[in-house]
Amino acid sequence: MKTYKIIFSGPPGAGKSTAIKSVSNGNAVTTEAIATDETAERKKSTTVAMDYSILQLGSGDRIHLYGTPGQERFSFMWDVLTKGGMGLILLIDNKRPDPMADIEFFLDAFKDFIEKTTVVIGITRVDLCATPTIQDHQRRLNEKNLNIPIFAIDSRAEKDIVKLIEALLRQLHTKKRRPSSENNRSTTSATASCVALSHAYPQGEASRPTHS
Ligand SMILES: Nc1nc2c(ncn2[C@@H]2O[C@H](COP(=O)(O)OP(=O)(O)O)[C@@H](O)[C@H]2O)c(=O)[nH]1
Ligand SMILES: [Mg+2]
Repeated sequence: MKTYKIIFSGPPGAGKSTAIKSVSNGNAVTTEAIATDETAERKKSTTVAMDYSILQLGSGDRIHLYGTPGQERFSFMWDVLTKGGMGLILLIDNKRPDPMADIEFFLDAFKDFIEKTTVVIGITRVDLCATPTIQDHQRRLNEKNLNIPIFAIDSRAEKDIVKLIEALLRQLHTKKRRPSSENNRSTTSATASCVALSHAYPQGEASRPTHS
């Protein structure tokens, strides 16, 4: 029997706690506290330490799922939680002002971990905000020579979370055989956002995840 550890991260409200609950059969543990900062505008409570659940596979193998807090002020937990992890599932809320900047922020924050392991991205809340589209996100990743699987998902749907986990496991199996980067550049980068950036963030703060 093998055990694996997968980490979920992303900005507050992206659906990390929900995703871990979705595949938990009621066994998820979370450390929520009343949100007292900017997060309170988006939701009543926020994860302050971690989410945890265990997924039992038909093969007898087990996957331990850990969700990090989204707010940057809890980023000391990110290093703690990634220890021994086999990969990162990055959840990004498409309704935030600049989800592409959020992707860049988290890929950078988890750079060392991702280099050692692998990453897949799930874009959430696409039912509430259809742009940027998955193609827009893909194009931006390609511009940065990043070859990362990316999916539109709903964290509330178990099948969507299973799809992300399967994609991560596939990535791990093929990582050594895949070329490390693809030179697939695009010239288009203008994309619509569901929130007007001008009043959403102070200048220079667009990539910070502390505002939801
Ligand atoms: N409409 C919609 N709501 C979602 C989606 N994913 C998550 N949510 C909701 O977003 C809220 C915040 O999710 P939560 O798991 O607490 O986010 P976290 O801060 O990343 O842990 C919850 O009420 C979820 O039900 C989605 O794809 N669409
Ligand atoms: Mg949470």
